[in-house]
Parts: sequence; C-alpha cells; structure tokens
Amino acid sequence: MAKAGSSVPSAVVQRVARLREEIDAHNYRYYVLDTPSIPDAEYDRLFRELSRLEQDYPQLVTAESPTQRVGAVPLTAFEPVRHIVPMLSLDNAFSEEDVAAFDRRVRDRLNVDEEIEYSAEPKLDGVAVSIRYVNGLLTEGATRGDGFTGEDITQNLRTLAAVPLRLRGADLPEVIEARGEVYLSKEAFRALNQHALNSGTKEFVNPRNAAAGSLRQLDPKVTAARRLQVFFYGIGELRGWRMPGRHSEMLHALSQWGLRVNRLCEVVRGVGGCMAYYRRIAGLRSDLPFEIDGVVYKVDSLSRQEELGSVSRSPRWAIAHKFPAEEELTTVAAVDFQVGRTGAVTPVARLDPVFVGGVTISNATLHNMDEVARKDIRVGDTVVVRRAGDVIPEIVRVLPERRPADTRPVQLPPTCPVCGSEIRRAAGRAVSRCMGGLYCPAQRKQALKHFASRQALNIEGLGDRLVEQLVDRGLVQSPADLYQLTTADLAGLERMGEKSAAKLTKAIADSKNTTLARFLFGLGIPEVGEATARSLAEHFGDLATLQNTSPERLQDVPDIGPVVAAEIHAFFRQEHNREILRKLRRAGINYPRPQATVARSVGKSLTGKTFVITGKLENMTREQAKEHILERGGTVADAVSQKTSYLVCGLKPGSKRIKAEKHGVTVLDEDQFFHLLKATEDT
Ligand code: I6G
Repeated sequence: MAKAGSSVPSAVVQRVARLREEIDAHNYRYYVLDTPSIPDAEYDRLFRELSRLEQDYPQLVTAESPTQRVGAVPLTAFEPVRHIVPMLSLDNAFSEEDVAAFDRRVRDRLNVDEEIEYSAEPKLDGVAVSIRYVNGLLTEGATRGDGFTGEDITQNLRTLAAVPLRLRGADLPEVIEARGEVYLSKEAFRALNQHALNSGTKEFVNPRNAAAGSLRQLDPKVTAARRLQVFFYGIGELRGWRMPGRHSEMLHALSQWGLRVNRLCEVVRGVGGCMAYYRRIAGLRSDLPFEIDGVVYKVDSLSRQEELGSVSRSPRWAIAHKFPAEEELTTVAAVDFQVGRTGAVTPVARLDPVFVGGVTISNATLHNMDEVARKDIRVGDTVVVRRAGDVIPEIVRVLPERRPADTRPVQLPPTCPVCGSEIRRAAGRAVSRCMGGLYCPAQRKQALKHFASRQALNIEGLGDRLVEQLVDRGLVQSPADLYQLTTADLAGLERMGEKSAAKLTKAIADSKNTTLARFLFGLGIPEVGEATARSLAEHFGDLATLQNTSPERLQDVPDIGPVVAAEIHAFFRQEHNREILRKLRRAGINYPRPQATVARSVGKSLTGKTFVITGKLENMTREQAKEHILERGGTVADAVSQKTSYLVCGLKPGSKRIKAEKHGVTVLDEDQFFHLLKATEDT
C-alpha cells in the first residue's frame, strides 16, 4: 500500500532503478535496433510493476521515468522556440540530370575530380522536429516553423515511445539538438482514418497531415494515442562533444545514444552510387511500413559540408531526390456531371477511394466528353490514376483486359442534371453547356459566388454556404437580388446571428461602390477573366458603350480575338442578362469612369513581370497592390515559382519568402515596392 510519507526501503529504490534500466533497454532494442528481445506481455509486466512501485512511493517518480511520458496537463497555446542553429530545408532533384548537376556543383566548389562519397537516406514524408537534450535529459522539443522559430511541442514529443527521455551511454554531449522527422506508419494512418470513419469525424488526407495534426495537439494524451514514430538524421546545436569526420559516423553516434536512425541509410559513391540507391529504395517503397517521397544525398565528409556551406535556406551539400508521380489502380464507380458557373457541363469520375501520390482520392475530373471518348472510360472500368505532387488527380488509362462484360460508353445527358434545361455543344468546341443560364440553380450559385468573390465585388462574409442557402430558399435569383436583401432576411438563415446579418447587409451595400473592371469581371461573362475585364473597362470606360458594341469593334481591344468577342457580344444580347444589369444599376451599383480614377497615368512598364504578394502591407491592401501591378501591365500570381519576377513582402511573410530566396527571386519590401510603382508612373 501507499507509503508516500515514509522513507523508501533501499531494495525498492534499487528495484525501481533496475526496472527503468530494463524498460529503457527494451525500448532501445525495439525502436532503435529493431530487434525486440522479450515478448510484449513480459514488457507490459515490467511496466506495470514499475507503475505500481511509483504509485506506492511517489517520491521516486522522475520526469525521465518511462511511466511519465503522458501526464502533463493540456496547454492553451504553443510557445515560440528560437532555433539557435536554423533548421534548413532541402533543395529538390527530379531526374538523374538534376542529381548529376548537383554532384557537378559539389565537385566544382570543392575543386575535386574524384567521386564524392554521399550518405544516402530515405526521405520520410513527415514533420521536421528538433529535440534538445541537456546532459542527456530531454529538455525541449520544437517544430521547424519557419526555420528560425518553431513551436514548443515538448509535451507531445515526450509521448512518442521512440523518443528517449534520457540518452544512453557515457560519452554524452553537454547539449545536443537532435533533428529528425516525425511520421505515422502506413498502418497507424490507416487505423487512425478507420477510427475517424467509425466515429464520424473528418479523415486525414495523408500521413504527413495526420502527423502534423497529431503533434499540434494541446492535449498530449491525444498525441500519445496516435502512435507517432520518428527517425533522426542530423544535429543542430551541439556543445561538449567533438563531431566525427563523417555524417555517417554522426548517424551512428545518434543511434548509440538511443536516437532512432533509419536502417536504410548507406554511404554511396558518385552519381552512379546515388542512382543505384535511388532505384533500390524506389523498388522497396511500396513494401516499406512508412511513406517516403524520395531519397536524400548528403556529402559524407563533414569538413566538406562545412566548406560547401548553405545558400539561402538550403545546404549546398545535400539534395532530396524526389520520386516521380505515383500511380495506382482503382475502379470507376460512377460518372457524374457537374455544372459550372458558365454552364459548362463537366464529367467527373467517382472512384473507389485509393491512396496515391500521398493522398486518398475518390474523384477525378474527366474535363470533357472528348477526353472520356479518347480514353474510353466506362463505369465499372479498372483505371490507372495518377497524382503527381500537388497536381489534380487524373485517370491515365483504362485496363481493357479488366473491363466487365456489360459496360457501355458514357453518354452526355440530353438535359442538365440540375435544372433539366437543354445541354448543347457548340460546333468545334469541346465543352457542352447547360442552356438554363441563371435559371439553373447550379449556375446561379456559382455565378453568385463569383460575383461576391474578392476579385469581383468583394462582399466580405458572403461565403459559399450562405450562397447555397440563399438560392435554395429562393431568396436570390441573380446578383441584383442581393441588394434587395434585408437584415431580417439574412438573420433567418442558418448560423446567422442578428449581428452578422447586419454586418453582411452593410458589406453588400458597400460593394455598390466598385470599379468597372471588377463589375465586368463579376458578371461572369464566359472567357472574361480579370485581365480582359480590365482591358474592356479601360477601352470603353462605361457599360452602356460596351453593351452595344459589335463583335468586330470588340476586337479592337488588346488581346480580344473573335472567340472572346463572340462570347461578350452573346452575353449582352441575352435579354435576361440585360434585365439583371438594369436591376443592378437601379440598385445603385456605381463606379467612377476609369480615366477619372487615375489621377496620374501609368505606363505598361511592368509588362511581362510576375509578382507574388505576401504578408501584411502597411500602407495599402493587397488588393490595391495588385491593382497597381495590373494597371502597369504586370501579372500577379498566388505562388512563388521560377517564373516569379518579384516577391512583394509585407509583415510576417511566411514560407513564400523562403521559397523566393531559394529560387533567386528579387524580394521587395513595401518601401521598395512603392518606389518601383512611383518609377513606373508617367510624369
Ligand atoms: O527535411 C529533411 C528530411 C530528411 C531534411 C534532411 C533529411 O535527411 C534525411 N536533412 C537535412 C539536412 C535537412 N532536412 C535540412
């Protein structure tokens, strides 16, 4: 029974120490060496005995006891942790040529001719973490964050059975920050999602998201239940220990201290050795218990690593060689037809869910009927699906030898599946359209979402769910009806309080003051994107003139050809569109004539330049920044790529800045951007 207050018999003290040593040793054999030495039942018996003794003698409990992995109370937030040695990220290679180019850069910089020795390791699809040990005891664990500052997830990392609370051995550093990748095994991921399915909660899209979500739990008990794993691959801060000469020796030291290192790590020579390793691991990939998305090559000599250094946020001495798109087999359960904003009727394959390219997919767009016919995709077919990186999944081909006997080619329905209107396909065009226009609820919903979107009338708070309700309840038929809605109408909708309804009414009213370009774009005229809407606004200056222009004259506008001109003309010829425009005008939509808004004229000197805007700008909104760029002939993209000319960087820029630096993209702060704009104004 409990003997908390009394002194502890020395036999108990010794037994507790012995049990901890034994349990730690079994954990080491199980997690690090992969050679379990006792049956699970025996391990459980030791663990229960230790727990019982600690319960009886709580004065013996220490933070490093194997029983103390879970126990902390839930947090309310994660604290920031500054990485003394930044956590870098890796450059990618996608082909043998890329690997050869990397190897050449390494040899050129080192000025050596002979083959380089590389430490080759599988690249886990997980979450990078850093775990700090002081005098062998775990003191702090953090996420990578932006590389300089992460989040303190110590409580959660302590719950991972493969993370030692105390390092093994005698030759320990005073301080060591071990860097590694936390992941979920394929099996644990499957079980987690099965559990989510059974309990009606949301499934995770892939093991990496599941691992990241599990690590960011405020309650460590939730993390503990997720069966997370870890592999260590490097060292950040290090004090009181001499680094060996080679990366591979450092990995060996990590595993000696009880830090789990992937057993597939190997030293290889030159590009040939790297490629042989790559092929071997690719061959093992589907049989491995964890997801990998490539392999990593690192110059094995640490003095050479030091000589090579880092560029921006990635080391010059390492590269991740990514696997190509993954392909899987699945079956087509059905082909449905979706109706888009402009009435385009798109066939969509419903698939038996399949895990491919890192996510579970159950739908694939078939684009149009030509594509369906070309690939001859039928319901019941076994198909190869492919998902490359973040690209939309696609059906690559059908396996005809697996086709069931009774399949028939997919037919375009004669009428719209949503509103029953006729579906027509214009001669020579691949798309088929529902002729219902705004009579069709599907088109109406999409049109309203588009009209309210940030780039169009920018009605804050009018999200997709609200639009669905407004249309389903018959409150709104066209964009013009939005301006007739009262606060009382809106307050009657699901999840709408009096206050939000009043806020939305105001946002709708405010949206009446707009620009002609935004208004034209918001109308959703087929083929008229933001840039074309802007050109039209600049050319015509008002709607009345544009509405009554012939297709020939429309082609006087830069970049407008016969197809776009015909679409614009047809849009304005439709009586129901003209009626909506009249109503919108009566509702009070107004815009200054474009010439009048531009107090100064600007040249098109940013033509051909692509900008990305990130972070919070202090002196203008992102939308205003975008307008300035477009006005000068530039384009604005969402993501940084090699094609980006400038990244405009406000406060708290996040990962785009890192990516820009990696691609050598010029980064402008708000001041520099302002000067660039000034310099491109005509005087
Ligand atoms: O994110 C990473 C995954 C795996 C890495 C890494 C790694 O080695 C197997 N190595 C380094 C040096 C870095 N990130 C920066």
